Amino acid sequence: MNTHYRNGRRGAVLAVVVWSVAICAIVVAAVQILAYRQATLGAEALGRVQARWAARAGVETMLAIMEYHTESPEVDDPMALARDMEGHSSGELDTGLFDIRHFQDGVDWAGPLDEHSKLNINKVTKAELLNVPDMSPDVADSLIDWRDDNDEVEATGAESDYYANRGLTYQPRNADFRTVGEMELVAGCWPEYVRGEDWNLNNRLDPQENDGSLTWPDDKPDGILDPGWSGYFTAYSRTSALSPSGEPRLALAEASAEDVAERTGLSQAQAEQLLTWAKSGTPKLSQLLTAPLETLASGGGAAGSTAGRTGRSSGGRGGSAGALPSNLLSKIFNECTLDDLSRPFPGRANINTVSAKVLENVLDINPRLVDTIVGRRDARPEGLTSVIDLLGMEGITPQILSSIADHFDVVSSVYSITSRGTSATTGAECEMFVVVDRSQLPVKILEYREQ
Ligand SMILES: [Ca+2]
Ligand SMILES: [Ca+2]
Ligand SMILES: [Ca+2]
Ligand SMILES: [Ca+2]
Repeated sequence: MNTHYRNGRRGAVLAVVVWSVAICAIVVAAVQILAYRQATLGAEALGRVQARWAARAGVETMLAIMEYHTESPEVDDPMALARDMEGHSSGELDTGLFDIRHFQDGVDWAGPLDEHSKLNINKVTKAELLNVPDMSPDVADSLIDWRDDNDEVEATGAESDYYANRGLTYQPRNADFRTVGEMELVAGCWPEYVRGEDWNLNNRLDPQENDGSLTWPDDKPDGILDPGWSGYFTAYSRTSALSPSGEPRLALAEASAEDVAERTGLSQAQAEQLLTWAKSGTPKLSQLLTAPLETLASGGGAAGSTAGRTGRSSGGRGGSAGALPSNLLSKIFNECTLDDLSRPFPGRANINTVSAKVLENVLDINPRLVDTIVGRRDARPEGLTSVIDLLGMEGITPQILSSIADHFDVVSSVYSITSRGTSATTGAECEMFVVVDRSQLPVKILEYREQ
């Protein structure tokens, strides 16, 4: 009995040991699975953080370059900033890499997008809007109504009644557009027109924007980003209070003749004539291209040259008899302003970066002339140092330049940085879209998105 009992007891101990081992094995396995899962989750989280900081490193690099060039502008090389940013548009860190690119005129460029390569939607005229593909007169009128400060409906436009009658809960801003996306609130501005293929408005060709109808949007999968109206217009560009030389621009509405003479090289008498003209009526600098100063100062030479706009049928030379020589015009265009720069003012396009499509499809410039402008500026890596430099180009008469000159400058204040960061360990990605105004220091972030 005792033996039997002893044997039975031994068997029970054995069974308990075996069960304990089995349970331990299960527990260990479970702990291992849990630890593995947590490690994987940890690696994924770490990868996301790495990607985010890599993207941020790209943005910070661009900000530093912009600040440097605002502090120390290169008057004879207005494109130095763009070249510097392009040269540092990708980089590798210990934990990831960043890459900054944008699409324009069918080309995938390195570096941030110059918002001054487009026209400011707050400055374009109705006639210019009507040149734009897919634009109809009622939509052009509605865009004007949205930004003008009154409630009077343009011919076929839309003011607050139109929106109220359609049960919409918003009204026209009756002030400047703040983003290009805001255009989609305007009657008839369908997102398909505004965004084209760039559905996420990041200036980059994303996979879903290049796979046809497989995913939204229904794009043309040709490896080229068609940005729709967002490729023509910006709401971000701002006129800098600083001239290309880095000095505060001289406001002709309040400047003294002595200051003007000193900054521009005009004689005292010419400076006085310039100021007499600048302080009367609604002057535009472009008038200086086609009329003598004394005529303008005595109230003649009215803005008339707009009649000869475009150069679609390239006009002949001449007509500038008595106008100032180009070296003085360059100084006036670069150093002086007729704009009120005491508040953010819609920016001009930069002749050194302006999209060929903008010249052709919005300003209605003869395609041959567009080729000349783009070809000649691209042959000069430092860029044009004044809008007046265009006068030396074949086919560009003072009349033609006068019709477009008020749209242009040779420097840019606002850039859009689309920085994509990639984690070195997991390949996770993070994209930052940052719009920056570098016309003052420290630079100002106008918009920030992350995805
Ligand atoms: Ca209005
Ligand atoms: Ca895109
Ligand atoms: Ca698609
Ligand atoms: Ca395409």
